[in-house]
Amino acid sequence: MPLQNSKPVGHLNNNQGIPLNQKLRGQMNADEFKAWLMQFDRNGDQRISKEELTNALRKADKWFVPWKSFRGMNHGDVNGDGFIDKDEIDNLAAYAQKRWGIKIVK
Ligand SMILES: [Ca+2]
Ligand SMILES: [Ca+2]
Repeated sequence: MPLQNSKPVGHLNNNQGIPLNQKLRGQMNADEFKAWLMQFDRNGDQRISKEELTNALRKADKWFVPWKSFRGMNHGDVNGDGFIDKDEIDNLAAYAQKRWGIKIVK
């Protein structure tokens, strides 16, 4: 199977040591999902903006990224401030589990 794994993810702050592309499609627990997502918190404000979410999805899955990002933001951003904060990640996780083919395990 032709896997394209040669691209480094160097500039990402991957200090959790969680592989990006591999993990999103399989099983992960809620903490791993948060850790995965928070790697894309570029500006370090502990919230995920639409741009950061788009970037995360682009790393995981290049198809339909704008649409998925929009939908994910809609479902995750409950208070409508344009960011997914730490409390709202659970909402995004629930949505991701339904629509992005991830299994969030306890
Ligand atoms: Ca951020
Ligand atoms: Ca919010």
